[in-house]
Amino acid sequence: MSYASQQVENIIKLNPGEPEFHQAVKEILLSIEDFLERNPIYKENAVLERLAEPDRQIKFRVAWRDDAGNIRVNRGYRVQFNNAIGPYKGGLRFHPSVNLSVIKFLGFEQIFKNAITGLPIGGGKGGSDFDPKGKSDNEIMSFCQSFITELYRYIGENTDVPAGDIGVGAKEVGYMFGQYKRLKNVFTGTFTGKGIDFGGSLVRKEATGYGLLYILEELLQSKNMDLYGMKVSISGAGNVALYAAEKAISLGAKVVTMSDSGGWIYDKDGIDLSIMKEIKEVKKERIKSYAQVKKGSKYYEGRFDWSAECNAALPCATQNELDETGVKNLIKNKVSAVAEGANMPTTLDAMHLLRENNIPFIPSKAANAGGVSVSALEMSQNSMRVNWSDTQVDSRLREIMKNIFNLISQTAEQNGDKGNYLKGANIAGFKKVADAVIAQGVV
Ligand code: NDP
Ligand code: 2IT
Repeated sequence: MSYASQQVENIIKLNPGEPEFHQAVKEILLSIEDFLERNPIYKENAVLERLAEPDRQIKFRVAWRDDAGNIRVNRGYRVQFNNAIGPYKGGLRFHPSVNLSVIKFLGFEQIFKNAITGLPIGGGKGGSDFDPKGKSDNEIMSFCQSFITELYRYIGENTDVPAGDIGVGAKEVGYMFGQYKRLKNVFTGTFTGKGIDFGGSLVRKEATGYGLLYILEELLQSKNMDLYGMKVSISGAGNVALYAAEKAISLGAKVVTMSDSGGWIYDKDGIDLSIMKEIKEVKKERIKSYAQVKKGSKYYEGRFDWSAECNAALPCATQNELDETGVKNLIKNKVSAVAEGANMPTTLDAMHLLRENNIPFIPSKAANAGGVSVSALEMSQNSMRVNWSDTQVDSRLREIMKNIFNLISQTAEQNGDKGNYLKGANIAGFKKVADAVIAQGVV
């Protein structure tokens, strides 16, 4: 049995009841199987055993009071996965579906994502099963303050730097940063995604979505295509989806779908982003309202099934939202590329189907790395106590996404599998971290 298969079995046995974590482990380990067989040094140094066991996992109670005076209790998590190449770095997710398995899949992926950005950041992730939906600002602040009153002792600008993810944007980061500063009495860049007036970086809000379009452009260019006039199908209507749509439209594409957990919109004339932003960012309504305002658009209740005709598909909502049925729909419509804005949105079976049908696929750890990359740029600006202009940050982001595309395509080719960007990203990320782990001795 190969080292990778052996370790997949072992890791599943050691971590029962964690399906999302198992899925991420399979996705990564099985795609680097041949590479590991050709390079026995990794087995000799028990690198997979060490990488799959987080440095530490912090799980804590978060008690807070709601507006009616009731005491509420949630679970908080921070998994500090690996800091071989830099401080733990990764977002916090607030969503009722959060559990240890979800945080571990995200943290494990984050190690390799952060490595391929070329920036000095390790991997970590955290969050809570707290649901910010329908909560007042006061309740969100109370929750964030309680969350940080426990977490503050484990994080720091050189230790672990959290940021946003699902359910956590600039508002929540602001409340958490405020409480951290109060408890530690230091003004340091311990969080990224902060407000622009207190250390946040320009273009961080847009970075994940913009970065996704920059890497998609690189992919299309390598195939002598471009986005101009293309139909793009996007899922989600949160931070990543909105700014992916914004960049797609500015590059001349037409965004034909967007979704939320209630349903999805098809707009044959192209989504009007000012209407969508007003609904999602300002009024915080359900996506259904869009069809009531925008003539010619249609709302479909329930899970988005990727059935709209499109040239490129960008899943930007959540894990496992693109399954085999979705891929079959995309194939029927002759899609030219799939790039993942969300983390692990494509199921393993759906990924195989894309590969069998030779559909270019850029996995999340490459495609959505623009967000964490600009977070790392925010850390640099905070350390130097400077603020870069939006043009400076945006051009660094563009360059980083181009470098990531070159790295993953070259690595795929060097490993005998041209065009397999999943393999390219996993080998490149793994090699960098694994070599650092070995160089730092048995720890
Ligand atoms: P937001 O909270 O801003 O938006 C999430 C969007 O996805 C919403 O439209 C939400 O709909 C939808 N969604 C969330 N969960 C589900 C679900 N279970 N089923 C259906 N729809 C769902 O989050 P982000 O845009 O920040 O994150 C989206 C994805 O991108 C996540 O996978 C995240 O890990 C990833 N990501 C985010 C980065 C960032 O910088 N923010 C960086 C890299 C990756 P609803 O409002 O109805 O819940
Ligand atoms: O999944 C991710 O890369 C993020 N949610 C962003 C992490 C960060 O530290 O900016």
